Amino acid sequence: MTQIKPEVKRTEELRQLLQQASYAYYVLDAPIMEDAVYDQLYRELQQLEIQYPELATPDSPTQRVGELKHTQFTSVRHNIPLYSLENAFNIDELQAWDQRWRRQVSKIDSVEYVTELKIDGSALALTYQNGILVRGATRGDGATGEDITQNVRTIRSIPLRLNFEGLEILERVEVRGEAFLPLKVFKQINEERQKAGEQLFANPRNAAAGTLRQLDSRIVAKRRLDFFGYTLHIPGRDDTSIANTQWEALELLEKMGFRVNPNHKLCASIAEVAKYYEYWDTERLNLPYMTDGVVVKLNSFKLQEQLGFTQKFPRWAVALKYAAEEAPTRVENIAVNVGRTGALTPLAEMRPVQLAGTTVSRATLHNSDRIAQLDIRIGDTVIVRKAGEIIPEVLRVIKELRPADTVPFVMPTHCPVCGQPVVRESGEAVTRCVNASCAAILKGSIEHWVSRDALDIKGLGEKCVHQLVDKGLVHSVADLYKLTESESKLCELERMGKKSAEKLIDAIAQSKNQPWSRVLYGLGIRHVGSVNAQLLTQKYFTVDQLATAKQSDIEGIYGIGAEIAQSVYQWFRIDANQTLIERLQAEGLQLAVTEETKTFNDGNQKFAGKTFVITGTLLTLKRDEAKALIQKAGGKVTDSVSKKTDYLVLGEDAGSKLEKALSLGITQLSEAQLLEMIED
Ligand code: 1X8
Repeated sequence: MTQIKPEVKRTEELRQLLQQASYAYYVLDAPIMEDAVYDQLYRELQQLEIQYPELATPDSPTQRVGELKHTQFTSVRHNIPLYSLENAFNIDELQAWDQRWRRQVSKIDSVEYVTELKIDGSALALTYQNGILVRGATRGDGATGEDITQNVRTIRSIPLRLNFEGLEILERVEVRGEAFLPLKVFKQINEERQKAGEQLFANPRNAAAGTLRQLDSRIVAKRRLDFFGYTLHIPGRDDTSIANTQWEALELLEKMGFRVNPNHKLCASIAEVAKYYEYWDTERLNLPYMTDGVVVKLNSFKLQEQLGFTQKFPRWAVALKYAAEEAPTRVENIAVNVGRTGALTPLAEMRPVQLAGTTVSRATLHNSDRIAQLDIRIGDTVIVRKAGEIIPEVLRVIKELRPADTVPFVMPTHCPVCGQPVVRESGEAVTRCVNASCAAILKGSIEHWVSRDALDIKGLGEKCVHQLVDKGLVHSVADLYKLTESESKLCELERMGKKSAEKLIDAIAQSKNQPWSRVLYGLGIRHVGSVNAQLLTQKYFTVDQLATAKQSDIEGIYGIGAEIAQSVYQWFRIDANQTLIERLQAEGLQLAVTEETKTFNDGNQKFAGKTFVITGTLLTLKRDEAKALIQKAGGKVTDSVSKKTDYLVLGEDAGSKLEKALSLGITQLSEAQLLEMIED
């Protein structure tokens, strides 16, 4: 039997995937993957072909120059090609670009970079003759695009006549920029399409591109496209008297009447560029339009000219993109996990992929309804997403790539851990094991008890917890405190020496000093996360007060809703839970607020009922620290500005939150003012 080499198999697979994606995008107008996903697969294929040149074929998608063209519009040849940008996906790649262009020039004085946000839209080239808009064209394949002047005229932020004072000498000017759909409009359009039973746009970029190619300009006008200008060319004139730098070009565009994205910066070093990139990595999520990176350009036009272009890209610019948060991979198995609440969660075990900077091989499938809705099967190629700290999830299946003979997933009728029948209450999406002594529930509860925000017991990892339960050493979290007397038993566990056993026993003993709010959180009562645990312990200083509180009183706490109050009230009505509390009390855990925290909480609730939003970089405090201070004083901290916001705490480089706060007339505080208010 001949063995197929893995790289051969992967190259073929990538080619097939990319070809299918191209066809769906250009011919069917129904994309099957995000652009970022396509880019990532394309790069992987490109790298394989460089590494194994013998695998390159003439029909590979990497060999295609340009793109398919729509036929209904007139073709226009661009006087100066619309280049695409070379991508860098991290600071190392940015630095490599920096070193590359530096090697091309002999003498370099000081260098300035301009950083601008990369708008995820559709590039346009606008020609003005004596100040009048005469042509609007799409990028097309970079050399030839489509004349869509009628549609371009419907975009309100594109001037039909330039503000031209002092520029009369410019007979012809070409302005380039990005047409895009604001996220709000994008959502609206898709909602309307859904109602009308039409196919949804996959993302704002496709919606913008699709809209620009509408044959009926009246529809385009309704869609409310917007436009940011980012560069201009003066054909036939190579003097730079009009603008010497990219910075001046942006100023000129603004003066001419274009909307220029306000978020651009002059940077003196790559380190400064890196800081800008990192800042916008999170802040871009607050913008009303999509950005997928930062465009970095050398400011000096003279230097730009000196460097010129490669076959495909300018050498003097680079697109510093944010890591793809979505990627395709194959589901190899669907396992079922039983958590501490007894919930059965189906998990996809997948071929490992790089996602947002980490390797992902498992993703939650939530519950059986979601699996059925998305129709996820073992063997399917799926798109997985990971955003920030969130657990990776499967977004959708690429049905076109489904192998024959796959079988739909069926939720087990019995708990995979204890073998008891499972229950699914009517109206609930979750299937649960309700066996109170199920080992999976116990293991989950202990893992939660020892976790960082709860009792924070170091040295008690998942494997160790499993062994303790499986060997019958621990039947409840209270049993952990009995282990302190049985060092010899601990030493019998795998990978547990005398030293680590001693350390663990010490850590368990130390956890008795953790405050009441952490103990409450550690109990794992439904809906009681660490914030709610703090709110509850600020009112109920002892476990007895909380255990005997009326449900309506609990609900009276600012920030605690009916669902939470009911869950807490019911938890204390269960005998086994009362017994657990008594045992923990006997072991000496903190089930009451200590005097010093009590007085702090008593006297210092000046922010009660007030909602804060923090934006930008603060001078001395980290964001978490500022948040903790506000919460300690009884205030609430949320992520986005709304009518309910009382104060906006303002750091450096504040973004769109400030704009919104200004429009709503919300009081702003500097860090110093905030600290003053707290200390007052
Ligand atoms: C593409 C884009 C550029 C800019 C913003 N968004 C884009 N999509 C910019 O320069 N501000 S430049 C560019 C290109 O040159 N292909």
